[in-house]
Amino acid sequence: MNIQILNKIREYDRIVLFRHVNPDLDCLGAQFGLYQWLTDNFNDKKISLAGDFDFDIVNLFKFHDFQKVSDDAGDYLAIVMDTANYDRIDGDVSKAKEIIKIDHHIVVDSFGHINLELFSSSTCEILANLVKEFGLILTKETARLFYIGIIGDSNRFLYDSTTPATFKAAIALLETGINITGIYDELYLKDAKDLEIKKYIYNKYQVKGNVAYFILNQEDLDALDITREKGSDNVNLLAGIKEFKIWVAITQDTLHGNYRVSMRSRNKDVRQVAEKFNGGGHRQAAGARVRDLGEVEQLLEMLKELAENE
Ligand SMILES: [Mn+2]
Repeated sequence: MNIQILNKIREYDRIVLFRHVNPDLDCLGAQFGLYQWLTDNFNDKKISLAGDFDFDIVNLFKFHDFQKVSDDAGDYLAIVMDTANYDRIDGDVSKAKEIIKIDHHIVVDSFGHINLELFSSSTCEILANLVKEFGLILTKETARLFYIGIIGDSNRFLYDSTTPATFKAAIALLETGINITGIYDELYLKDAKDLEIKKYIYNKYQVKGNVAYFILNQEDLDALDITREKGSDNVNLLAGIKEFKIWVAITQDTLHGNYRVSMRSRNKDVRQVAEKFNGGGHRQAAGARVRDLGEVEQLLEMLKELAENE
């Protein structure tokens, strides 16, 4: 299948790269990294990116020099990455002539003409191993972008989705000479305001059985002067505590009139609970959307039971 993918890339003059809505480090790393790789290797092709880039997380990549897909584009090859189901694609993929899907989630919807669906730490891991296998130009810049995706989704090789193939990908990327401490500084160095957020959350978190959680209502977000996404990003402040098998960030989304729930676990399949509340994700990291605090309570009860099961 891998050679089929390379042949399709060779066949098309126009290629548009897609990923999921609400972008994370993995899908952006995949999109930017593959863009860079295609540009380095096929400079006669028109490569562009689809989706909304108006997010803070985009700035972390320091990757600005790319073409966005134009509205009149059609008959192109679409490569859709890190997106388990068609509905979650950011942008209109309907004008693509063919679709290649490359993803590491549980397979729910094989919407591509070619579907490369592998259980992996990240989509960037799949892509790094793929381009390594192709043996074409792999620059430091492509490597840097894929590396960010891998460490984002594996939490720096911490989750149990990390396999020998993850390290194989990391080897290929490190061999280009990327500076990984520089990458970590860009991603993880905090400022004093983050310390205030930490203080607030550590004062406010609650416990239900083996589940720790915090709720940030709009007034909390206002008091801290942060976005809902930023509040939710702090979920791992409650990680790494023996008694807490599941930890959760609940943030009010006033724009959509609901609450967003971000859950993490050690060895508990939180995705099955997320799926009952308009969500999904991975075994140890999933997200959901609930209507109100009453539903938040129901969800927390389910997580509490899940945490108790052996
Ligand atoms: Mn991913």
